[in-house]
Amino acid sequence: MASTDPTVRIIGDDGVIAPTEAAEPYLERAAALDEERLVGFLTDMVHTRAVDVEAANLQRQGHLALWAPSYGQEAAQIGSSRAARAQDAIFPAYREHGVALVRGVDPVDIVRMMRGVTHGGWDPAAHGNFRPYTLVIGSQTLHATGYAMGIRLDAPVSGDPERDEAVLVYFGDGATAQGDTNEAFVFAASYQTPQVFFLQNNHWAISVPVTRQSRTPLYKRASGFGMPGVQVDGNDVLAVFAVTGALLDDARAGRGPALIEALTYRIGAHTTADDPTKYRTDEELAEWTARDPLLRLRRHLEQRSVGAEVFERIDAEAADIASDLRRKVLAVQDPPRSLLFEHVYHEPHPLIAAEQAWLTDYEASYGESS
Ligand SMILES: Cc1ncc(C[n+]2csc(CCOP(=O)(O)OP(=O)(O)O)c2C)c(N)n1
Ligand SMILES: [Mg+2]
Repeated sequence: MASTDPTVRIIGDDGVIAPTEAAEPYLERAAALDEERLVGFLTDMVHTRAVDVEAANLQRQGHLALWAPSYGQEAAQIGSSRAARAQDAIFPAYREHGVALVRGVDPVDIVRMMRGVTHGGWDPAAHGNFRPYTLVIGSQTLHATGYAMGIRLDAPVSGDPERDEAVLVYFGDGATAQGDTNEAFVFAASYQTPQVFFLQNNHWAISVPVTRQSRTPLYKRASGFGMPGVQVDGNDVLAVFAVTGALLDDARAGRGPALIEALTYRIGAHTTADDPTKYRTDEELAEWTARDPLLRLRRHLEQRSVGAEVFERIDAEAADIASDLRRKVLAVQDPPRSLLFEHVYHEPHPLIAAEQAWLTDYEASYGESS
């Protein structure tokens, strides 16, 4: 008998196809993924992990100020972003490194921001409309909803899925307790925006467990706002891809917004400034490490008779990407400090000019120049 688990899951931890009852509406979409596509997903996931681990190491070695790991959340990020169409706009929080890679962001541009030498990181117009990282918790949900309202009001649905646009916005379990996120839900539902809210429930908001954030499973909150809410196993890339694809299609076709709660786990620390051993147990970590999304997909592909040489090739590419990142990070130059003043106002401003003059004098007082 199929399970009554409300979570959409298609492959189990052992890689075997064992769909839950909730997965039924999504099975056809998942079945359409051929082996090549799935190997592509694994490639994205392994590359993301390599970048993540290398960036965390670079932080430890003093080359960047901070790093927020995506380790453990690769299936949620790759499954969802690969389900988006090229014309869809994507609004990330700050650990969506897998999504960034899928949208063509060079990892060194993420690291430059975390090193503190750029304010933005990349040009969304040149990177598949992948918007800048947002560190103010939940605020990107409002940016995304405003953008989606613009699409709704300015661009009538054409019915052509190649042309109609949707918006995909990422946020965490902690962000669901922010006013911004709840306001975004209200406006999205009121205006029936073409939008999918993608919540990565990684079980922690720094040291606050999700059980303290919510007395009810987070996907259930959607119904109070008047949108569908779907809970998916966020470590199952097939399930994430199929659910996100279906709800983005609904959004593009004018059927309104939806919330996806992807159940996953932040195997890494919150950031490199955090020590998770202070607040979570080794047992919990071990339980989720055993459910690693990369291993799950790899096991599945092995069962589909994908040969060892494919995994070796992916691993070798990942090692190259990591060393390329290291090489580029070591070559990053600090921008002139005068840059700080250049984009405050569109036109020259006496206060900014005075502050800049002060900095120039100050630096000159100990022999530096900006
Ligand atoms: C408005 C605001 N309040 C507090 C913080 C400090 N802060 C940074 S990350 C974080 C936890 C966010 O947790 P969650 O939304 O679950 O995302 P995760 O880091 O787990 O991906 C907090 C409170 C912030 N950046 N912005
Ligand atoms: Mg979280």
